[in-house]
Amino acid sequence: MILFRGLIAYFLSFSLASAAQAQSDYLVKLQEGFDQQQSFISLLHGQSGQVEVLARGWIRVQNFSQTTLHRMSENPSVEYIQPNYPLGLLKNYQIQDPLRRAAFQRSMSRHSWAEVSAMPADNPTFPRAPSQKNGNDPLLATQWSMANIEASEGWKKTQGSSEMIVAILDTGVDYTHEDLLPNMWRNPGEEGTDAAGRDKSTNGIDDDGNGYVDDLMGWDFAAKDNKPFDLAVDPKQLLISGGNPGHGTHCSGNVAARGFNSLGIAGVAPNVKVMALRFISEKGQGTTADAVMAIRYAVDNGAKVLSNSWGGEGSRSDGSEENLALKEAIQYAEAKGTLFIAAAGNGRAGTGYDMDKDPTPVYPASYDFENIISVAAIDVKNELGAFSNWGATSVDIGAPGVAVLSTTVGGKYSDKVLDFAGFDITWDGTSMATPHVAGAAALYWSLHPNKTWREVKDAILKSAAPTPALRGKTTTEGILNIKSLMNM
Ligand SMILES: [Ca+2]
Ligand SMILES: [Ca+2]
Ligand SMILES: [Ca+2]
Repeated sequence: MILFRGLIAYFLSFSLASAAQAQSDYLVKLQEGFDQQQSFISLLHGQSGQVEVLARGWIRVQNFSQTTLHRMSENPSVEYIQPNYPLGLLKNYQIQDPLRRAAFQRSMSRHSWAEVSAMPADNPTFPRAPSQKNGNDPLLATQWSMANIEASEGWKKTQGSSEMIVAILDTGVDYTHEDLLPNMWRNPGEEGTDAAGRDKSTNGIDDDGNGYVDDLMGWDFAAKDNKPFDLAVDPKQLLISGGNPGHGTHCSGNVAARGFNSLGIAGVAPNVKVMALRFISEKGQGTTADAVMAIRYAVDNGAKVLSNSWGGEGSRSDGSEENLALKEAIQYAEAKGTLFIAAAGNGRAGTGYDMDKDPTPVYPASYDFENIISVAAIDVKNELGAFSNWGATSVDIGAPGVAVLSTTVGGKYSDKVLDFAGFDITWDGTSMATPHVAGAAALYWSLHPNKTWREVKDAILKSAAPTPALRGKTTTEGILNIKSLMNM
C-alpha cells in the first residue's frame, strides 16, 4: 500500500511534464471497497473532460484541467492517479533504417501513386503443401520452430485439453481462419439462446453478467466492441506509416493452430483454446487502461495462461513513470493462479542487447513478479536473435522468434510480414517467441491440471535445453524444449 502523501508528490511530479501535453489521459484508482464511485464522478460534473468507468474501482479521466486532477487526487475515495501510459507492440514494421527508408521512398517516387497502389500487395502466402489425408498438418515439416523445441515429441503425451484457455492480448485474432476457428474460445455464457429464444450472442444483453455485452468471441478493448478481429497487413501503409496489423493472428497460430486436421500448421498446444482479446490497434498502440481491463477479462473468464507480446519502455530515473495500474493487474493475475508470459522486447536500432544495464527496461517483462516468464528470441540455428533483449537475471528462456511461420489474416500462412517492392520482412521478434512458451505452459498444464502456476513455470524453466548462445544471457541459459518438459 502506498502512502497518500507520497502519491500526491508522485502525481505532481508528473503533472509538470504532462502540462505540455495537448491531451491529458489519466487513470484513477479508487480505494479498495470504496462504494462512492458515483459521488466521485458527480464531483467532476461541471468540469470539462471525459469520464469512463472501467469497472472495479478504475476510472479513466481525459482532458481535465490540472487543477481538477489535483483536487481529484485529494479526494479520500482516491487511492492514486496515474497517467494512462501508452503500451504497444514491441516492433513496428515501418522502415526504421533511414537509408532503407530513403531507398524505399526513392523507389516509390519513380512511380505514380496509382502505379504504387496497383502493385500487388497481398500478404505473402506460404506455398501450400497438398493436404494430407492422414490428418498430418501439411506445413508442419516446414515449421522449424516446432522442430527446434521438439514439439511433436510432446504431443505423444497430449495435444492439449480443450478446457485449457490461453488468452492472446494483442491486435486481435482472425478467428475465421481455418486453422484457428476450431480452437477459438467461445464464452459459454453468451452462447445458445436466451429465455425468449433469441441468440445470446446478438441479443444486446450481457447474459453472463461479466460486464460485456454479447462477448461470444472475447472482447475488443481498443474499439470497445465484441469483435476482436485482427486486420490484414497493407504492405504499403505498413512501410510508410508503420503499425503492426496481423500480429495477434500470427501469435495465436504458434500457441494453438489446430493440429492433426490435415490443414496448415500446428501450434505448440494443438488442441487448447485461444481467447481473443484485442487491446492494441492495427497501428500497434494501446493504453494501460485497456491492458488492465484485458488482463482482468482473461483471468475472470477462465484463461490460465496469458500471452503478452507487447510492452512499454520503462521508468524515468525518478521512478515517476511506474505503471502501478499494470502492476496491480499482473498481481491480480498471479493471485488468480495464472501464468503471464511476456516478450523480453526487441532492442532499439543500434543498441539493445544488454537490457541488464538499460535504465529503461521493457515492461511488463522486466517486472519482478513470480508468475511472469520473460522470453528471448532465438533463430533456426538456436542463436539469439540479433534484436532480442536478454538479461542474465531478468530474462528466463529462449524460444523461436526469427522468421517464424504461422497463421496470418485472411486464412493464410506465412513467415513473412511482407514481401513488397524489394522489401522482404520476416516475422521476427520476442513477440513470436512468447506464444511458443504460452503454448508450452498450456500443453503441460493440460497433462497436469492440478499443478499450480509455479509448478508449471518451474517445469518449463527446468526443462529448457542448455544452449551456448544463451549462456549468461537468460536465467535458464536454455531454449524451450517440449520433449523434456512433457517428461517432467
Ligand atoms: Ca457478457
Ligand atoms: Ca448477449
Ligand atoms: Ca493444422
